[in-house]
Amino acid sequence: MRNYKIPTLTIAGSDSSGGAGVQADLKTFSAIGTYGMSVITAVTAQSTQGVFLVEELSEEIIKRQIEVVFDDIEPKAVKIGMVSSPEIIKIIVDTLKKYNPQYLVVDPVMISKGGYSLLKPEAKKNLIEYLIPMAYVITPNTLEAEEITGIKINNLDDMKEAGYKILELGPKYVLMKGGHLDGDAVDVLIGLDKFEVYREERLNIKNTHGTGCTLSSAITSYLALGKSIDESVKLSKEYITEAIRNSFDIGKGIGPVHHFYKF
Ligand code: PXL
Repeated sequence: MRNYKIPTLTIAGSDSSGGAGVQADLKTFSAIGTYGMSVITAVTAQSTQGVFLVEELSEEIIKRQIEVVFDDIEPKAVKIGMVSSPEIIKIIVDTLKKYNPQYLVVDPVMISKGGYSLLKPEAKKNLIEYLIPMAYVITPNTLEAEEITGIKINNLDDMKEAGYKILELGPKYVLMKGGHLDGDAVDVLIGLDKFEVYREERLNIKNTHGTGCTLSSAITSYLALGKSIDESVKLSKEYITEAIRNSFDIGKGIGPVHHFYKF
């Protein structure tokens, strides 16, 4: 099912340690089998031990990266990760509107595993008002969904309630990720005409750096390859579960998932 002539694009931040952000996205695109491109929004000085410094790129360079890529190699599907500031969100939304990508996967990145804020508090408004409504699918974890909706999430019922509230903001689908709750790793896909529950065993594994980035990039790849939303989520959930199962110790902190476990 791989097709390296199918272009996919990530608009996200760089992780110098290679496990999350743009680096995870490009590895995932490659592993699933699409041609990966990247628009960088910010650079993080990061290792497996945490995020140490962040520098945002200018609105001008972000806009130009998007324009020149779309004008030359139009991606079949686009993923958005770390977007950092209200201005960055606005320029991305305004620039993408010209191209109107069919599949826009929004991973509402807010805080790193170590607790470093990757989205300024004042950017939340633009995320909700401009970016989420454009999404084909948005993939919040429970902490992000709580931030977006104000609903405290402790169980599957809370996930459903918050998921439907996010759906009202305008995306076509919401994938609520339950990985931060106890028990099996349960995700819920919600749409106007859709309600699916995906359950995988919980793996008690330390090395989970890049999990969210990897899942949303896998969904982006499968959509680009022509899979339905249900199939894309199902295959991506299987992929991330195996990538976590095969994750490894590299560095002194939280190691990365294994993007290339199949090879
Ligand atoms: O996992 C969220 C994330 C996204 N993007 C970048 C990151 C991280 C987590 O650390 O560094 C650039």
